[in-house]
Amino acid sequence: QMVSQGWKYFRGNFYYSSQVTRTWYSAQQFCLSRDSHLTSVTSESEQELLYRTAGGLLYWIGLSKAGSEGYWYWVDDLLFNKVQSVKFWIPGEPNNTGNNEHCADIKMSSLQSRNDASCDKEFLFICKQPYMPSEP
Ligand code: 2F8
Ligand code: CA
Repeated sequence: QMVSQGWKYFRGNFYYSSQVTRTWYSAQQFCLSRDSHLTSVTSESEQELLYRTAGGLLYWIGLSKAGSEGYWYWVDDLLFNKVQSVKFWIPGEPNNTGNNEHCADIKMSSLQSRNDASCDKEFLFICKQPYMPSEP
């Protein structure tokens, strides 16, 4: 059923790539309305799936900053591993241009694909929903 609505299955999760652009917050609201979140990216294989899906276009992911310290967190509540995540940023990112880049997108077709951008920008986006088999 999910698949017929455009969701793709990969290793325990369903992913949905939007065909319209939204701000980061509005994109997250859309994902919530579909029982999902903007996607987290916690492994190399997942990063590879997503940058291939993105195909060089800009897509919001579920990474944003919180608190006075501005630490990064995944909006689906998976643990953000700062050390493991270093290799997923574009070299030189995150650079917090204009002190106003508090959301993250996938920008490059490469393992090093991540950029921080203003949350008010309108980009395509990718939702992720964990697959939870229900009883027959
Ligand atoms: O050069 C990297 C730099 O490029 C843009 O700013 C000029 C990006 N802005 C947006 O994507 C909105 C910066 O985030 C990026 O660091
Ligand atoms: Ca940036």
